[in-house]
Amino acid sequence: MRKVSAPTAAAESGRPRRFISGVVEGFYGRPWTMEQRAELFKREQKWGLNAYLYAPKDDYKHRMYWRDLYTPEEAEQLVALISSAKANEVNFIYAISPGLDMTFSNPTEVAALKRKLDQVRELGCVSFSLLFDDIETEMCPADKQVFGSFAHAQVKVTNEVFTHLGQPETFLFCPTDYCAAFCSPSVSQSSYLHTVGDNLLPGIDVLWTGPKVVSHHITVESIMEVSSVLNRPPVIWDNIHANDYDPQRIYMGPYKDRPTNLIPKLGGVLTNPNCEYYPNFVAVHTLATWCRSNVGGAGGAKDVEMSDQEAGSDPCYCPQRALTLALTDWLEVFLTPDKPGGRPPPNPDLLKKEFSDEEPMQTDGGERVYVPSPGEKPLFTAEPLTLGDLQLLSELFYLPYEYGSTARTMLTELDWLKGHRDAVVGAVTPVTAEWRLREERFDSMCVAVETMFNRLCNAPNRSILYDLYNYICDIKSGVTMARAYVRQLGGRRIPSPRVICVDPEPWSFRGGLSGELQRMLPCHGNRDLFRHPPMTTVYSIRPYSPEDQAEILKVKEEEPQEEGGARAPESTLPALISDGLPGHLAPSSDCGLVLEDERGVCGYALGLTDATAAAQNIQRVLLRDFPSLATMKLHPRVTDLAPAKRMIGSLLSSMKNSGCRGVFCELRQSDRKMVDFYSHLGSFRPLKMVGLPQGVIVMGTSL
Ligand code: GDL
Repeated sequence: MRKVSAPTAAAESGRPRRFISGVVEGFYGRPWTMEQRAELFKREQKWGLNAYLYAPKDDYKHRMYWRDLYTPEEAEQLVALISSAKANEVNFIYAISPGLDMTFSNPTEVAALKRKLDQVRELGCVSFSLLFDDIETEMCPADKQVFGSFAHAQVKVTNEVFTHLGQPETFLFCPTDYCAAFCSPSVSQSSYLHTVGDNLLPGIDVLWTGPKVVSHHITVESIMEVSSVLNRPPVIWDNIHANDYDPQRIYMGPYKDRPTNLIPKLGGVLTNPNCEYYPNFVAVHTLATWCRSNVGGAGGAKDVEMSDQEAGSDPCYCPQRALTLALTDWLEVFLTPDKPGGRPPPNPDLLKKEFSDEEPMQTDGGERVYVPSPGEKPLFTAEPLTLGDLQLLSELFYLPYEYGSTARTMLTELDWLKGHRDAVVGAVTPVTAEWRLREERFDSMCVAVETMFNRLCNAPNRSILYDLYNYICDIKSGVTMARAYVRQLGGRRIPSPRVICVDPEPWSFRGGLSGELQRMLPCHGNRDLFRHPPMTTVYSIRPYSPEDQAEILKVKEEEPQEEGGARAPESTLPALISDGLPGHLAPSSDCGLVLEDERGVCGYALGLTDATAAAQNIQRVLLRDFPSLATMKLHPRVTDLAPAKRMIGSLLSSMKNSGCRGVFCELRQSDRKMVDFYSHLGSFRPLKMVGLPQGVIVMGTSL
């Protein structure tokens, strides 16, 4: 492994420091087993990684009961683990998280911390870490009397422990503000980070997760900024593959969006990956490729030809190629039985031989294989897993901020197919040749997912399968339902009538109570990864507040967009009930949403749960079943209607929660954009109302 000099700390301590690379077991939930960890060390060594940080959040004695010493049995296991790391040249770093309930000013507490770390040192451990992430930021009254700030308290205890342990070569400190998003008011002005940077002894490295807890990108500039405050290059604790915050996600995309010219600017990188051990093959393998890619810095002596020819891409590392390398190696592991009595991959000659009058055949292991006679059931013959299957698996479960290309295509196609078959004011768009073509393409993508599922279930390595099972089952169900829906849209027979029916099984309404709660929130899904192509703008939808009124009125003034682009004089426009909203009318509580892009407010959706009085003011009589009003406007720069659909959907869901049962909207006939929008939504239909001024139409929906 290469040596990288860490500017300040190394200079001060006078020795070059090794670039720390590897894995932190730092997630919430079930810790990995000792066997899994031992296997990890072997892989780390094979792939050139050199460190493992032991920090499982829900291990009793790591955090909640940090004071408790290990029992002789536990100690024995730790000894074995530490020596297995050593045997594989992996630096075992033992971390402890005392911050939940430690009183920093109490010497007995500090003594308890030292006693615990002394015990671990006696078990053979030489590298340590103190973690203060995810704890209360307020000090207890006793500490407030002694320390000027929480940072001072943490630094004092950390320096004392570091010195007590004889200033180990590797000692890591995780601050409470461990990413830019937590720093107040900013990284460069964070008094917490400055206190840490100025007072923590130079031999101690600081962990940092980047701009956010789960960082999309980590730039060189951001690292330079934090390094200058910390007075040392940070060691990245990377949560890019962590999945402990959402039980429906797992990440098998490549390590990415961290330029390799970061490497010389860092003390190291430790990835905190998925809770499930086995699916982390890609996460760890691609991190290792990344770490090897910039040996010597500035694209110097790289040992893997990784450069991507595309302009602006990293000269040393191509995520797609790193992924293919990882998946190729992973396929071999998938095809290797991991349990005694496991089945090797099916012998293709045996599979072809469905019927036979001959003697039962022998397997490689000498066992006799049952061969059915004519008229008997043929043997179950699932095909072996392929590299293509693993590529698809990775694309479906890619990264926190990005789906793989097949996943994106599936979403785009489903959206297109749906949008081009929606009800248009009662009628249905006819099926075109293009629709059929794209339907078939979508269908074959769904079939590929189902096939991948079947082949994965047949993989000889059962441990990997079991870790993946819930996720692949979930995606298979989602895809099966989408496939059935598209077939139904195309007027075809659906594979099983049970998939879409009036009395569905629980697997048709997924997500449980948590899913139900999320769907009820007005802003649910505004950060979904799916963006309509070729949309490049990122929109967000948030609740309306009265301070938004001025900006909203500006959006409103851009309206109406008349056919032909001309703007009709104000006086000739027919009056609408919503003209005073917002203004002399205020939206009902929880019935307002604001759409924003990078330039600011660009749309809004507002509702009145009871519009009777407002209607009376302009001599309008409402229909009995539709007393609630919704109005939505978009700035002309918003050409994509996807965010508008989401906004109106969220508004209707909030109005339903507020007790509304029938919602109407008034539209000027000349406002083709909005008339088309509501017509294509599918849920709104034209309503007949007497006494409407000319040029005004009303559409409504029951909730
Ligand atoms: C965190 C926790 C980590 C957790 C991760 C992802 C750090 C320093 N701490 O904030 O334990 O796994 O988020 O949920 O990242």
